[in-house]
Amino acid sequence: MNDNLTNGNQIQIEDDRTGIDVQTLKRAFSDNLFYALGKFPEIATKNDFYMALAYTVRDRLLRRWLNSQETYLKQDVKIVCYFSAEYLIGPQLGKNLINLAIVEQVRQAVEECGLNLDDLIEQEEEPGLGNGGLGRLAACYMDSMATLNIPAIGYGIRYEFGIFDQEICEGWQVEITDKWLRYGNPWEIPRTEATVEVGLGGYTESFYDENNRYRVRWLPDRTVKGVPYDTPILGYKTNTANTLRLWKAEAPESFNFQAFNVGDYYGAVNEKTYSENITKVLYPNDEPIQGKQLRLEQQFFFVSCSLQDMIRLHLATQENLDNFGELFAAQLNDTHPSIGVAELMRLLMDVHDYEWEQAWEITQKTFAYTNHTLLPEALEKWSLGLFGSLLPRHLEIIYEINRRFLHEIRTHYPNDVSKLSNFSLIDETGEKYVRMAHLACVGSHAINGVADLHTQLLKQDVLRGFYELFPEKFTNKTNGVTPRRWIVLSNPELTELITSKIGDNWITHLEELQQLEPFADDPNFRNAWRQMKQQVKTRLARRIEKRCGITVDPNYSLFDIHVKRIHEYKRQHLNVLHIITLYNRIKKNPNIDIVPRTFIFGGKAAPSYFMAKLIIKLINSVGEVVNNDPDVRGRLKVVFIPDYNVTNSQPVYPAADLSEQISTAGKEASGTGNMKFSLNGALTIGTLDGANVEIRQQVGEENFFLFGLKAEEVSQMKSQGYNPWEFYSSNEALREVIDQISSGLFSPEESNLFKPLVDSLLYHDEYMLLADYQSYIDCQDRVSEAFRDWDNWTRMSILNTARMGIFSSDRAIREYCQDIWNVQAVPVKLEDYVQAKG
Ligand code: 6GP
Repeated sequence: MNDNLTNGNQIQIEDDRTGIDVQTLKRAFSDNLFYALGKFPEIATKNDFYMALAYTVRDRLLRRWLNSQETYLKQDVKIVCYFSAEYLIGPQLGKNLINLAIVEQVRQAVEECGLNLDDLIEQEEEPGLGNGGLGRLAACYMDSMATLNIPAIGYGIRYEFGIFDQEICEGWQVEITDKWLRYGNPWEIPRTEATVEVGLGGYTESFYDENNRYRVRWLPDRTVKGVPYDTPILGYKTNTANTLRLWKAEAPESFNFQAFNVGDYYGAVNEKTYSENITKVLYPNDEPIQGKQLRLEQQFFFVSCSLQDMIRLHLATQENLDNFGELFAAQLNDTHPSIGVAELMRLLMDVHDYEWEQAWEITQKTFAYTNHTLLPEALEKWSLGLFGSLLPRHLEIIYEINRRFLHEIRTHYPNDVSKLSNFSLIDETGEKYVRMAHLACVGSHAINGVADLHTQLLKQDVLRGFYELFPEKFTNKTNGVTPRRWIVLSNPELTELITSKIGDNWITHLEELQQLEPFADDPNFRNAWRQMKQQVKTRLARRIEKRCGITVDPNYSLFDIHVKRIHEYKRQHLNVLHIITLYNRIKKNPNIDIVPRTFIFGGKAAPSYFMAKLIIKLINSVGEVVNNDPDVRGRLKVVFIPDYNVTNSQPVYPAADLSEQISTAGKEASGTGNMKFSLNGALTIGTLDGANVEIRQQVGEENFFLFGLKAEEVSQMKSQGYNPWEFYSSNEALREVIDQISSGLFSPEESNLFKPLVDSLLYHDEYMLLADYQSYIDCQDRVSEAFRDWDNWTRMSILNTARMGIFSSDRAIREYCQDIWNVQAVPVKLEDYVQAKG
């Protein structure tokens, strides 16, 4: 039934064009196949069908989107502008069906056309416009903002090639270009009319204007056009559809006619290629930064486009920019967009005639900064030479910000010159650099970390000086994830089971999962829960069989899952040490009574990160031996799922019995995978790191497997001179494992293969695997014991889900709205668009 019938004697656009009953959907689907794709069913490919369905769904989004944009424009509302170099939004079709609440109608409509909805959903190629946690968080936040009716624009980059596709060849990662736009992207709409220009390079000159005011102008030596591509982001069962606006770089002229006229055809086209390079490819490095000029160009490009876009929007209804910070809240997703601080200053002063003081007030009011990492090597800095040659005017502005800031520091700490160099926006300890985190801190009115422990460590360590100086700017905003994608879409079985007991209000009020708690003591419910788990494990087992050719047992084997980017601090190799330890126990006593386990890994390594790639090879090599050893009798299986991305992760979280969150304490800012697992009823084995600390508080110590050094013990041990060799020589089981790796047991064709990994553990062990080894093994033994008691395990699993409600991204977004952005919800009425215009 149509829930939006309009007044009987007017044209019922909702019925004819965007109705959601089965007949209308079917008609729209075949119309799109015919008129948008130029195909009829007999010659249509699967992709044609997918596209036709996507267009059908998009039409229904667009109505809500137009209503939302019109509402925002008419009401002078405050808009959140999320500035992020990465968005990992994942496939859109399934999510949009859920948010529109039309899954069942569409399923029936396509079935009546002889097609299967799940097949069509699987056909979608996801936009891999991010690396990992930070980009996925941005996507969850876009979903929550729309669901909570918060006016928002997500600004970012439309990379032509997103994160590479990963293949595994002979155990090694191989990177394949991600041509995600190859078959077209039905979700985006180019808005060429909102194109802006961005300058790069050149020089500045000063002059006196007609009022005899000292002014500066920037004369760039190149300009690039930014063309926005918009993707509507619809909230769950609401009419709010916000905009994800991603910028594509284009040359100002397709041809440089001067070059063309002198016969230099290649030269003429070359300029186009050069400009368009800016948005060609995502840098595939997760946390360590890469100080490449093109990367700085990308950052400046999207930030300048976005700020110009905001100014244009603002001036469409306001006389001047005085109240810019009252109508926009710009959130810097890490330091990648922090050049925005200098760019907004430049736009206000050089283009819109503001004086420094007022421009600075507006800038600070507008921006807020989220830090996402404690790793020192991930703190962005740009060499002065590079920075000055690309952004000469911005460097001048940064010098002036710094001059004024250091003046304050001098007054604040009159007798301490060391403070000056510690606080300076310019690192002068060796080669000179601009410190982007310092720029973000001084240019923002709020600074936050992404989990309690992370924010504490920021205050104590990485940003300590800034905290002492402006404690009022600092807040914590623990991350969250959207239950729409991470439960409803990924785990329909669990969704149904929960809803059968407590209704479906939890989907937007996740704290209501608490109502499940009493059912943990209900044997029938525990049975149903166990069956549900079995079902989703079977689903994953089938995929593994198909994808990796490995048979795993969903019925008796504990699914022990470790999926995330591959990084030494995340310690996938500590997990491997445990696998080998179990293998050795079996080898010594083939009849040992052992809890069967399936170890499942997934994740990409940065292509230039040698050690991470070697860890992938190690996992696969150990798998090769363990999976094929007859003594093991299938009790241990090791699987590496290739090409871990949003699509491939969705069937993984629901199927986990055990979630591996084993980073060295003090290194993982928050984690969000940890939340997805526990929400889906996995138990966690983890260190006291990132959001694990809060997860454990919520689910209860007795429902969480804790091991390892605490953050302060890690730094203490480091400062006292940590010696991994002592752990190696005093622990027999550990020594055996390490010796096996280095002797080539897992790499018979090349016994030295893993030497770099072993050497790094024995002589350096930056991430303290050897120090945590025994504690990890003991904890894993407790896990196995606990798993033998299925009934109690199920109880713990239910309690995990029931107590994880606060990790919804809705909760996180509410906190940002209240404490940082000062924005209100703006409900959108669904009006018939034609009538509204008339
Ligand atoms: C990640 C953090 O490593 C992860 O712990 C956190 O959950 C996530 O951000 C979202 O806050 N950081 C990055 O991906 C990154 O690139 C610069 O940080």
